[in-house]
Formats: sequence, structure tokens, C-alpha cells
Amino acid sequence: MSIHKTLGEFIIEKQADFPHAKGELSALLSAIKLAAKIVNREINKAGLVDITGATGVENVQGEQQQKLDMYANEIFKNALIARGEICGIASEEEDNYVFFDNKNSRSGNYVVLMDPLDGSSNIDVNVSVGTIFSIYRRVSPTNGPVGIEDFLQVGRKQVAAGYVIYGSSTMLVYTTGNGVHGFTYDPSIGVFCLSHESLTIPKSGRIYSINEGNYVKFPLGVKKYLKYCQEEDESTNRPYTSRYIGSLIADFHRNLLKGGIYIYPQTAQAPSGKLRLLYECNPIAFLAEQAGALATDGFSPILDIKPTELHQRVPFFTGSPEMMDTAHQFMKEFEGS
Ligand code: P6P
Repeated sequence: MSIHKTLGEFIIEKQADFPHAKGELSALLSAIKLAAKIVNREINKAGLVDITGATGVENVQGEQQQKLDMYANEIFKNALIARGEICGIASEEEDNYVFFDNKNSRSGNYVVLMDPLDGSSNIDVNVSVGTIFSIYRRVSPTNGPVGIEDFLQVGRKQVAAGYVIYGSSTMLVYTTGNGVHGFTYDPSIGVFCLSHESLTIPKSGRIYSINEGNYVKFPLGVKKYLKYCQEEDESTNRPYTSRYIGSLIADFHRNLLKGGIYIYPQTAQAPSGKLRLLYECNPIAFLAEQAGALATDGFSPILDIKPTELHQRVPFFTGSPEMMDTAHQFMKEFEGS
């Protein structure tokens, strides 16, 4: 019987990957690991306790805040603050960023941006949901106040990013810029075990993931790409297969393992798309590029976008490089770049 390396052991082993950090980043990743276990426990019994459903409160996105959204937000916030390595947090569930004065934190050199429970409307129907996180070193002076500039950093400045997928099994997948590594939670011993080291996306695939219910509102380039995916052509393994879970992490994770493309494009009604740049697209884009995938707004790398607002949205294309290249050709031909 093989004994897998645990996430804790792996983090310590890889600590040398970020020599400047004196264990701070390791402490942050450990805090996220702890919070993920707690949230996982609640999600797994969500149907049994009064913790599903809406709170009756709208978040800054104008979306119904789910009870588990708020629960997950508090758990991750408290776990991160307790470790004392951060000076601020931004969250999909918080109108503005939250900051901590340095006397309560040993170093306070990092900020964390997160979507504590993405796809949470799926909880009531037992569909996979996820937590997404993105970590930067602060850019404001260490002994000064945190500022919005600490959060509006370009995605390439991330020092770590990852997600927790609460699915048929619970996994934590992360990168610190040295590959993407996946850990599967073993509830019998309460440990995340290394199960997918150095994840790399297949160069191509046959899965396209998009909400085709919005078809009439899509840009022409997206419509033309969808027609391409659905055409018969044995030489290029078409038609492809449509798979759309409606939970970004679940759709991304499947494509990462099997190959594929996920698209949430701009529409006439939502000219910047739906997904948020800072705590959904940037962390996923960091993971994607580290796994040999691409992540763009249909034209340019997500990681090169200079953020202007905390909750700004961006059109999002991510997946196998060969499928992304084809999608970009259609976007360039029919939308200009
Ligand atoms: P739609 C969930 O609300 C989310 O942010 C992503 O997880 C998911 O991929 C997308 O929105 C689903 O949006 O408009 O297709 O329901």
C-alpha cells in the first residue's frame, strides 16, 4: 500500500522554490488547507443542516448571497488572519478589501484575493463548487497602511494561486510558479495527499465548455468557433463534445485533466463578460499557463491585464493551446483584435 506525500510535506519540501519567503507563503498555504477542510465538512452535510439556500442578502455583484458563501468567506478570512502573514484580503463577498494593522500580524507581506465559494448556486443540487485564491506580495510600504494598489496588481505578479474543488472527491490544486500540483483529501485521516504532481493540460482536446443558452448574444467570432466545434471532420476529431457544469472550477479542472476549452465571452448585455478578473480569472490563468494551457480575453493574455477595479469583469477563454489558437483565429477574423 503506497503512502502519498501530504500537502504539508510537499509545501515544506518546495519551500526552497521561493527563497525570499521565510516560511510566510508556506504558512499562508497551510491556512488555506485548514480552511478548505472546514468548508469541505460543511458542504458535505449541507443538505442536513440549515446552511444551504440564500441569505436574502445581495452581494456587491447583485447576486443572492448563499449561506455557505458567507460561511466559507468567514472561515477563509479567519484562517488567513490567524496565521499573521497577510495585511489584507479582497473577496467576492466583500464590497471593499479588508485590511489588518501590522501589530496583529508577524510580517503582513501578502494580500489574498478570493472567491470563497464559486458556483455556490449549485450546492442545493449537489453539483461541484470551488474556492479560488490568488496571493500577491504587498507593494505598499511594509510599515504603512494597505492600499488598493496592493490588490490591483497585474496577474503576472501573483506569487501563488489555486483552487479547492468540492466534488466527488475534494482536491486542492495550486501553483507557486513551479508547476501545478493536485492533492486529494482523504477524510479518513484528514489529510490532503499528493495525487497529481506537475499537472499538464493535453495540447488539444474534444471538449468545449460554454453556456450555449446565451448563443444569440455571443460575438460573431464565438458563434463561428462554436459552429467549427460542431462540424463533422474526422481529420480534426470533430464534432467535439459539449460539457458545461456551470461551475468554473469544475469545468476548468475537467479540461485540465482531459483537454478542452472553457469560454465565458462578452455579450451585448455584459460587454466585459461575467467572470471577475482578480479572484477568478487571474488565479485560473496563472494555473493554466503553469500547466501549459492558455488564458486570454479572446485576444490577449489575462495575466497582462492591468486591473482598474476590485470586482471588474473580463471575457474569459482558457484551455488546451491548440483549441485556444483556433478560437483566437475566429475572434481575430470576426472581431478584430
Ligand atoms: P452562467 C458561477 O456563478 C460562475 O461564476 C462560474 O462558476 C460559472 O462558470 C459561471 O458563473 C456560470 O454562469 O451564466 O452560465 O450560469
